[in-house]
Amino acid sequence: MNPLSDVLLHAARSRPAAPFLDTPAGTTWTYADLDAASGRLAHALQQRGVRGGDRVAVQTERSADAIALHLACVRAGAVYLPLNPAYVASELDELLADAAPALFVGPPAGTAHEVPSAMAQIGLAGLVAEAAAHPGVFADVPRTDDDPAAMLYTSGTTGRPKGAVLSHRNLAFSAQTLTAAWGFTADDVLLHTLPLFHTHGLFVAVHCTLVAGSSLILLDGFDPGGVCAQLPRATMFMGVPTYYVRLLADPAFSAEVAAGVRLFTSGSAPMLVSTHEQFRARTGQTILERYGMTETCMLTSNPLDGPRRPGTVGPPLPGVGVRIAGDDVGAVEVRGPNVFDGYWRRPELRESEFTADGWFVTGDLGRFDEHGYLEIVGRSKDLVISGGLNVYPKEVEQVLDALPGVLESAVVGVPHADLGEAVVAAVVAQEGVQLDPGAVRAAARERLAGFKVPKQVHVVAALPRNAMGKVEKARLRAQLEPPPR
Ligand code: MCA
Ligand code: AMP
Repeated sequence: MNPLSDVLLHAARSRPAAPFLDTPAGTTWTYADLDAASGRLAHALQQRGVRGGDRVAVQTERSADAIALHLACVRAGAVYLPLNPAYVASELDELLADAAPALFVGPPAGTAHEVPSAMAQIGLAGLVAEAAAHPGVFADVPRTDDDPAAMLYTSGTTGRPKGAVLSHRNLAFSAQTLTAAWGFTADDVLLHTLPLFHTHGLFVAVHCTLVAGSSLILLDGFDPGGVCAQLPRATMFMGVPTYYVRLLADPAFSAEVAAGVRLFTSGSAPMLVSTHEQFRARTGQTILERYGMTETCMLTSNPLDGPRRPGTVGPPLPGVGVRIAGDDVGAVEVRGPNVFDGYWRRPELRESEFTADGWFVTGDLGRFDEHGYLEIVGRSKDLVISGGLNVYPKEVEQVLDALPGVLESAVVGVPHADLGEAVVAAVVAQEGVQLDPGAVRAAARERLAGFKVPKQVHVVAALPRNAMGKVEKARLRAQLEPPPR
């Protein structure tokens, strides 16, 4: 038994000739192709010494092979660790040192990251070439429900990365629950433009497709023109709010283009009610908004049948526990077969991130409305979500504080029409130093992936502080917010 592989490859084995994936560039795979490609890659991983429980770090381009590699890791009993290709060398080094993978597959073609020379490394194309010598049939390495299947890093409020370890149970339960909740069938065609290295694009979009035996149109990434061109062939589309804002800004995105899609979903960041309304006015369709986290997979969802309420993320998914600590608005706490058990090599975080009775504290603040739908009203964690990507201010502040001439800094998120929130920094110069905001941004860019770099740097005389000396981020945010137009 290999619980996740059994769930993800069940449909493939019942309908091997069914289409799994195509790309505009002309790649087409059936489910039999996927089964065999993942089997060959699982052999190749074993030949490279990967054993049950080993981490395999993966930083690749988007492709059918990248999806097959994910399945190959699961089948070989390894822990799949996807990494954002946008990471700069220092970020990558830190994560690899923490994860201690048995193998690093990457970097993507066309990038020049060096990994520590002691680490076993091969590019995806090289691994696929090695895999060609192996049979497509592979006997999955047995695993239990509790064994880890994947690990995803989140930066954390201390600025120190932590690896959320997801078990076979977490991922299998989540994929099956969502597939049922959203009525995925073998006839569905999902237009896939989300990154493959996050929960949304991989564990929601790809896993639901696999469980149902649906098919994917895999684009190179999100761009409104590409989406408008391919959407008439699709029945499903998933995005972060920024995707919908950008689609609505494109006159080519019309009711006609969207007419064949039976379900548009949104998540990873709050969607403005006005975006919901504009989308409905343009297409006649209502986006289904849902809520989840890397540590928990999906938690709540507006219904497939029944009212979808803009400004809410719907009721808890079946089998998932969601409670509010407090009478009305309070901390959102969750538990269920989808909720992870802890962070990689950080047992001390069980104390701080779980309640005494075992519920995971999400760091979000919410309330249930009179219909039992959850509203996310804010966050207790210091986090900016920019274009659906999480940026932890602490991590950016640590980089800024270390720059020559910077005395101290504070980073906040301010409302942004396209990204939802934009990362903005206030820096205080050391005495006698003249700081140039452009130079500060450029220096930060060398140490941080582009999406974390402040879109604006303000040089200020002092940071607003309360009587205890703590930086008052709400006051700072109000000072830095662009004036209303
Ligand atoms: C790229 N850039 C960004 C972002 N993305 N800056 C701020 N916020 C961003 N999200 C910067 C790049 O570093 C670059 O700057 C410049 O913008 C152009 O880069 P490019 O890659 O061309 O940008 P883009 O194609 O316009 O990308 C924007 C995007 C993308 C399409 C919104 O960020 C995206 O796909 N976001 C979705 C992320 C996602 O899947 N989130 C789910 C995780 P420079 O040149 O300086 O480098 S959350 C999750 O999984 C939970 C569980 C959930 O609930 O779903
Ligand atoms: P991540 O750590 O990337 O998994 O991001 C998880 C966080 O994204 C959650 O804790 C929420 O703060 C946020 N999030 C995800 N979906 C939604 C949503 N639909 N509305 C509001 N916030 C969301």
